[in-house]
Amino acid sequence: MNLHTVITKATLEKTVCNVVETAPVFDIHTHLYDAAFGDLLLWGVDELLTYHYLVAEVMRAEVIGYDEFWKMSKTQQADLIWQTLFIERSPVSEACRGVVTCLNQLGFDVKKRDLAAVRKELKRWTPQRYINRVLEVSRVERVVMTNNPFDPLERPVWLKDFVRDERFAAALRIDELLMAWDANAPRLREMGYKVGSDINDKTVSEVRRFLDEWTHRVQPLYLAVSLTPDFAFPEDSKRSQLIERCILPHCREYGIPFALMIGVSRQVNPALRLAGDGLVRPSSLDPIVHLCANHPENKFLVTMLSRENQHALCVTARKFPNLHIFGCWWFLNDPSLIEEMTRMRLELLGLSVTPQHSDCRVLDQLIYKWDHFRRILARVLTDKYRDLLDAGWKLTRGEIERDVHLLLGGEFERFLAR
Ligand code: RAT
Ligand code: ZN
Repeated sequence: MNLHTVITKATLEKTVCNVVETAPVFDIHTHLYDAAFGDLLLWGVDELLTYHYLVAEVMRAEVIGYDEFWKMSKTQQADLIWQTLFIERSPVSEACRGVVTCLNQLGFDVKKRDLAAVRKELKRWTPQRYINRVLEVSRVERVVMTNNPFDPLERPVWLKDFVRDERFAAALRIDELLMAWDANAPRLREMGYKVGSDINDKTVSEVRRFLDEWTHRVQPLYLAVSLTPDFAFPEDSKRSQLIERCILPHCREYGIPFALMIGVSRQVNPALRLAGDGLVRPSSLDPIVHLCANHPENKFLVTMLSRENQHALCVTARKFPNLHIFGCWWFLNDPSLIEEMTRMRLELLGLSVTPQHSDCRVLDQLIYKWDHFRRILARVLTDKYRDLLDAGWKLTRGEIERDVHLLLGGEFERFLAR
């Protein structure tokens, strides 16, 4: 079949599945790292098993104290999770299924349930070779990292020079500035930026200098923050002033979007550590409308955590071309919810959306996050194209490839270039 072949109802499903399965992905939000960052790049089966999504699940299935769990080594934690969630019951949750998909596609015989054999085989791999392997298996071409200049492990890597791996693009994470200014202003001063605790002219110009320097160093595709459901803008707060006087002008000057990930309630159960963040209520769309309407020269990337927010978010994106919505974030990254959201987004926004990002913290997870999403996307697109064929439309394979490319990162790149 060539690109001009006209698709019929008989060939539709197979063609769409094939195109979606083989299309390269540009993954626009992950917590993965270029190999130059050493141990910050997590990979392998013990990391997969101790993913924070699974830590929360094991605590429900096994009676074990938090302290006792955190005292264990990573291998012991992985053993416990494997035994509890994979051997003593079937791994039906999305996060558990993800591990099975990864191992299976990496070529392990998952029927054997032999964790020791997996560990033994993985010892033979170097991070660099493993990156190549995982990107090949998952057909992911490029990922965006989450880069935090305040991170004591990450910062020194940026400060010494290294050769960038083009497959790992950067995003500048600014939670420290916007979510805990009072705690972090002293840290900025230690780094040599003469900020005060108030957001006065001097502070604004020093924060702008910080952003300038890190933008030159890191070359981020966007600035990003993850926000609680009480996020309001404008409001009488230092955060609001920082956004208005530093973040928005900076993003305008460099022509890069400001990404807002809205809706997480941090540490609803601190004993779970990284797994302790939650979702307790939907968020308001007012700040997004205000930002998009009053700052038409700025571009905004938005994802929201609550299912209840998804429809209003789509409607808002219809009103503002400077708003690009992305991903099925975190607790929404489950097949039933992804399918619902992807259908709704295509129906309301056509192809001007990036329906998924992986949020991977472990390299191997690229395999399952994208495999599971591709299946859903193929189903949704097949239905949408079938409806078009029913209405008398003509469709070629080349057109399907073009559309899928847009959904798997192409539309994001167009948004960046706007
Ligand atoms: O999805 C996750 O793993 C979360 O822990 C967060 O990292 C979230 O995606 C974020 O970027 O804040
Ligand atoms: Zn994330």
